[in-house]
Amino acid sequence: MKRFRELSEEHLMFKKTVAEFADQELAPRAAEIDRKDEFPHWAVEKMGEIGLLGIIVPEKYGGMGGDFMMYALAMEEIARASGSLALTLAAHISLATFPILGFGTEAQKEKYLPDLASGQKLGAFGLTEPGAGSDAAGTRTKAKRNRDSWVINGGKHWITNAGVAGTFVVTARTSSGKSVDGISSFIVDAGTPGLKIAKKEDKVGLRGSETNPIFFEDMKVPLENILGEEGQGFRQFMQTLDGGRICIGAMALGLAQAAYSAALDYAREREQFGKPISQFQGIQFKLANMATEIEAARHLIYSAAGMRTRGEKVTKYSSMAKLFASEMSMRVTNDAIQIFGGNGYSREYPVERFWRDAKLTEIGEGTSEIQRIVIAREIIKEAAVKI
Ligand code: COS
Repeated sequence: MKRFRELSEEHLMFKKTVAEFADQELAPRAAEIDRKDEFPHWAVEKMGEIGLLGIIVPEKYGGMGGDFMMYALAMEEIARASGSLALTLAAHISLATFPILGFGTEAQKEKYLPDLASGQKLGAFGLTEPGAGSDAAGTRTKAKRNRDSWVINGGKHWITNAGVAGTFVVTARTSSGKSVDGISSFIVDAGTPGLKIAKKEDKVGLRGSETNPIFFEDMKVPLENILGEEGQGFRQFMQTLDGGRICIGAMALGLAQAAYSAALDYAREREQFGKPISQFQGIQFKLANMATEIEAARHLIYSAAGMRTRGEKVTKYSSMAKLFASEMSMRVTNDAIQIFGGNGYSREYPVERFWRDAKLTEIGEGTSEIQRIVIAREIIKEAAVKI
């Protein structure tokens, strides 16, 4: 009997294929990627070769034509090997490819999707600003319409893939004031005059993924590069994040799974007081909690990914999946270090990397606090409708 009814035979086969790829190609060099903190172009090329960069892109635009569930499964399996590559994939698919696919014109899809799907170009998403993080509506970057172009001025920070991207989706205010109706999205090509990419961040974890501030100085973007209708940018990126958050949850799940598996193996081998530490109840309780929490997160993620695949409204469930999975991942990776003892605190062993990488999942694509706000708003709205 299948344990997860949301998964078809095709999904299970796909998950296995990605798991093998991750184990063979990525896991052996994940520690090196982390240590060097250089963008692993070779690994991204390999992911492109097997179609992972275009999972959700329809075949007619050169993609794999897979569904959202396949994307979530790929995120879980890639993160199990390398959090850095999972984050690279998430920014490319959730945040750059999806908005073009979901809100672009036919001409924009034809122009941009084939290169994104093949990995010829990586995608990046420019939303967050120094003064507009959790308060995404606080966007100050401005786009002014001229006769033949939009002229964009401002800046964004914490932009994953910025230093290596060929295509950006960025948000800017097209009308003054603070209303969310004044925000629009634009597609921007790397190399556009006025687009400046600053030095990459020196991050605690997810080293090897490229995260930079970017600036726009009188950057001219063709009129036809506005994404969807003027003023729809805020709603577009909220819908984008509805999907993206599920996959950050899947990334947290993969990292937790990796830490748990390493801790289980270690506990069965490491002997103290004359027997393997897995024979001690203190360690057994930790392993039992870890396995249970991972199972719970997996259910939340597959359920939300299934809903998204079927085109159902998923706002509440994607926030729940991300919130639980990311906080679970911190508990599990923390316990894995505890089981490894002194070795867990050493960079010789992989668990400290999983722990450093997992922390970002409580912050990126909306902090845990923002997820609680979204969930609370949704459940209060639902309660009001029932009265
Ligand atoms: N799907 C579609 N529309 C949505 C939506 C969603 N998930 N969430 C909100 N909207 C719409 C609302 O319906 C509202 O539209 P109307 O004015 O027509 O009613 C509009 O967007 C404004 O929504 P809201 O009033 O909830 O906006 P707030 O400014 O209060 O912001 C939060 C809401 C805090 C939830 C939002 O700013 C947020 O998610 N912040 C975190 C941003 C983030 O995750 N950043 C990380 C980026 S990593 S790339």
